[in-house]
Amino acid sequence: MKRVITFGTFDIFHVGHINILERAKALGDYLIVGVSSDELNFSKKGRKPVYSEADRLKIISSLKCVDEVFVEHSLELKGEYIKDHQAHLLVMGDDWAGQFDQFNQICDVTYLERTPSISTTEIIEVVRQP
Ligand code: C2G
Repeated sequence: MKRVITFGTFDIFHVGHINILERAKALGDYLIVGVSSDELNFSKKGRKPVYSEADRLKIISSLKCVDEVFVEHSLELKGEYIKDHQAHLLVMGDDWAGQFDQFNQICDVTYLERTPSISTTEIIEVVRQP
């Protein structure tokens, strides 16, 4: 059984998120998702996610294509997460292209094309407009 792992904040869940999760699952048999903690998102993006960690975990774990979820507390622990979950393949969107190549030593690494024209940041901007 091929185990696939991916990571993300998945805040204000949208079609780009489901597209990458479905494509990641199609590359194997079992999909494990590391959902960034509120603290990790704050350190990456300088703002708290709109949806809480608990709500984001609930949304991701309810998806048909997702088999297992856990909280990603630190980018530095990625290698440990991959080993602990015995993943054969790491999948990320191509906004992270090249950044996780070092994990090639412990699993395959693939970057998938992002879905164009949608992002959490753009949704926040649109909703904010008067
Ligand atoms: N994504 C996508 N298309 C979009 C938007 C996002 O394919 N239009 C993908 C991203 O490339 C990423 C995943 O959806 O692989 C989750 O996106 P984010 O929640 O923005 O993830 P991020 O905060 O970048 O966290 O350890 C890595 C991080 O946890 C990734």
